[in-house]
Amino acid sequence: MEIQWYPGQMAKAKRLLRENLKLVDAVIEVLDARIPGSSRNPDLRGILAAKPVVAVLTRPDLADTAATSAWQERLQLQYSAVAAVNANSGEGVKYLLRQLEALPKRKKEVPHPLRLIVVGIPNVGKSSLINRLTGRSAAATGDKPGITRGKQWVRVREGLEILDTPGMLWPKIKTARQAFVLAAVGAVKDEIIDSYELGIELVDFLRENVPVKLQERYKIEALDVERAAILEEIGRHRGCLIAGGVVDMEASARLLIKDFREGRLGRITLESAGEWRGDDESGFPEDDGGSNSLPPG
Ligand SMILES: Nc1nc2c(ncn2[C@@H]2O[C@H](COP(=O)(O)OP(=O)(O)OP(=O)(O)O)[C@@H](O)[C@H]2O)c(=O)[nH]1
Ligand SMILES: [Mg+2]
Repeated sequence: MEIQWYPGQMAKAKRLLRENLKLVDAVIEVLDARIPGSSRNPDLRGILAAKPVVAVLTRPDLADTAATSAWQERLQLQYSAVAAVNANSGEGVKYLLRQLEALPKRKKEVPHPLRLIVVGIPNVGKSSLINRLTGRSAAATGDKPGITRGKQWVRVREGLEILDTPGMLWPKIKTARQAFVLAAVGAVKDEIIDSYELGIELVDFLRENVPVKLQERYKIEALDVERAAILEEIGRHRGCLIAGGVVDMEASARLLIKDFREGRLGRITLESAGEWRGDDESGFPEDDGGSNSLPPG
């Protein structure tokens, strides 16, 4: 697996963010509700400290409800406000707007609109969130990373303007676990990840954490076999076959990944708030040591 984020890209993105931060009152950092800890950009902490930052957990419809509540509580310590918003349906937007209206404005003689900037990893729902806030399709969205290119100001309503930005990753994805969860939620371009490898890791996670969901969806009886054998079962059950009745493992992996991303296996959160060590360098206990399967450049 490889990553499309290089030190040069990050440096450029940081420079742009620094410039744009001067123009805004506050920041919305969009996090994926299935991986709130791992979708926080560690490289931005210092820069963002200058402004109030509101965390928005998108895709709450795909995450475990109790886990999302625990994450919201945990993240309150790190952010000015935290809101879970379904950026497709708009659920949670009203609460978020109330939080935004309560933010302190820059001091100025002349009244001015509240200006915000939206940042976050690729494909997490930044543009969708802006569209829900405005109630129209003001920003382009799509189901793969890299949709938003340049920066784009959107007028939400009288007195509120938001700057959309392209998704950002960071060059040093610390561990294999973090690379896995970022790839699983779709933050890394599919063209540059090894679907088979990701599928195998997903099988591992699901078998360990939500075995019944895995068994029920694909009618698998025994889970105490090789991971590849489980992926093969999934492919067989769903008709991912090539000539001679052989299972197309690559296609099986892609199918499993798609099912997970679309919530067809149910609501699944990939990391727990209780285990997250906050801004501590090491993030999660499993992050100690592990090798990085998404090497930079
Ligand atoms: N189920 C679900 N899907 C969502 C939610 N928010 C966003 N999405 C989907 O996630 C995908 C990405 O949305 P975008 O708004 O384009 O994401 P982005 O962060 O602007 O992406 P880039 O500009 O590519 O970095 C789209 O297919 C959305 O429909 C949500 O709350 N729930
Ligand atoms: Mg976008």
